[in-house]
Amino acid sequence: MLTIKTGPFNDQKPGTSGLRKKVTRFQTPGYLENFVQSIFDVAEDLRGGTLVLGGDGRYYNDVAIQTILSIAAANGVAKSIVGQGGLFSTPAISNIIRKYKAQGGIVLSASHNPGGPNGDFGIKFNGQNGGPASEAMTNAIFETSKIITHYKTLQAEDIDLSELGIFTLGDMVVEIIDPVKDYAELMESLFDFAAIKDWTADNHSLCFDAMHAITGPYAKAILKDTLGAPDKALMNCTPLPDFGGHHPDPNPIYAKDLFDKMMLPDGPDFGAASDGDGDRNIILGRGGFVSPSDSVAVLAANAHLVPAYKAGLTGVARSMPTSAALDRVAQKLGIAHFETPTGWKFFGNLLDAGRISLCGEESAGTSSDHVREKDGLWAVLMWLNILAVRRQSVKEIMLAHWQEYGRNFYARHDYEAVETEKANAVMAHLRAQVSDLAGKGFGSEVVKFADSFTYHDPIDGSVSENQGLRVGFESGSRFVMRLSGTGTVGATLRLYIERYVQGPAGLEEDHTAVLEPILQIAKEISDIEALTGREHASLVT
Ligand code: VG1
Ligand code: CO
Repeated sequence: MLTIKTGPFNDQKPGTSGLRKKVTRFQTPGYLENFVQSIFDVAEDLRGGTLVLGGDGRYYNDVAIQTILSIAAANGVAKSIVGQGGLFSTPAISNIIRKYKAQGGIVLSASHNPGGPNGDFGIKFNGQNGGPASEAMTNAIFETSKIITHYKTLQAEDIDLSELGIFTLGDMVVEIIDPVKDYAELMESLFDFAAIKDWTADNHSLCFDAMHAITGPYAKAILKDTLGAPDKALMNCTPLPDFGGHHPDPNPIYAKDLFDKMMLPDGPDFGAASDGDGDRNIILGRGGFVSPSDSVAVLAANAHLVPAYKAGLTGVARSMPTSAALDRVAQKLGIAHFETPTGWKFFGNLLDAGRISLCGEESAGTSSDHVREKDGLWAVLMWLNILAVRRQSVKEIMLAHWQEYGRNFYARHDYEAVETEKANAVMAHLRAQVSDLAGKGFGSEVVKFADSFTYHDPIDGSVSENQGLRVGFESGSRFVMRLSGTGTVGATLRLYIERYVQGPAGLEEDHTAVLEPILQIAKEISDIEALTGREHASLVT
């Protein structure tokens, strides 16, 4: 065992979903090592315990795994479970941690961020419940990374990650397992695969785009080999270290081929795509996509049609910027609903305590109590199971949903790679106003409340402040603004716009026009255009 000196790295504050930086930053000698040693210093249960390790296959995944295994062995980890080829999707890691009662897991991914030598890399620690480390633990790892002066490592040959089996590294056992098998079994235990097979056999077509990222092998095993979807139903299902040069982000820009295919009059009945690490999903029907905020609401309203949830949901939760469509379903079902800050880590306590059984985010992350991460393919299978039972098209299901609950029109406007000072200035300008906006009128809208969102965790009592600025109107419309915690270039401002409409007007096709008045009010109050020098968002989803 070697103990190697390393300096502190003060910029390592992890964001919404772990530490995410340029690959070149991670390649700086000592950078990754410093952070990984900090994990082992804080997560003391790992000494003598089991660690699960894998990533989305992006560039540097293989190198980082060898580094982490050596540090794990030197820190007294008894066993590491690694996905073959160093691969695991984020939800699959969550499942493996829980199923094999490991003390934690390390996920290597920068999710939807681009990969390759000039792209991004990321690392995230998940605890023994299978979910992202709490804010307290994340802060402790960060604080440790600032003060440690050494990391421990073992000098040894690289482990061959391509072979299944049991190996040793110093005193640590390394078990290389099939990254798909346990996850596929879990999915089979939740859904009515026979019904989905019947639906597919009954002249219905589906299309899944893995975006050259981690869900490829999972989709092949489940959608094709088990559920009988034909080859042509699978797009980009071979994982590539640079995702074919694209962003593995399932939106109309980066998943354009899929979106185009679904717009064809004779396109598939159902389409979906997942992101880099397989935790997010976008759902499409012929002729249009389902807003992620609506998708989680539809899943909640129809969950009783799926075997795993037939007894009903205990409660639901959504992140604060996600539309209130889910709340309306919860009210009708008479179950609790919670509003948490952005990021999956805040759902963990509610899921562990059995207070909720389904949750989601506007950014196309949806999941249930079957794991402690968002789960892209799970959402796809939920939709397929519901389609198989209801025998209606995606569009028919959406129209019926809006007729019953009213519709929360929704859009997110991202201002990406803004200079940090300018983005901070927009937030400061809006923050300075929120305390006296209530009662003020803007066109036909009157402000009902405005604040900086603080979350009080109902389970452990922890308080998370500054989770986004929100302005709500008497009409039920609102906008939210917050700074992204996952970007690696400058700052990204996210502006979320929501407008609630009841009755036939809720079936309006052009959601951009419906949202325009609230967008204009948000721009006026925040002064985002003058303060950033941008005329409009760089990405609207
Ligand atoms: C974004 C999304 C958030 C999501 C996070 C991680 O965070 O808004 O909802 O949980 O990405 O998703 P931010 O701070 O950039 O807004 V993933 O799929 O990148 O692990
Ligand atoms: Co992701």
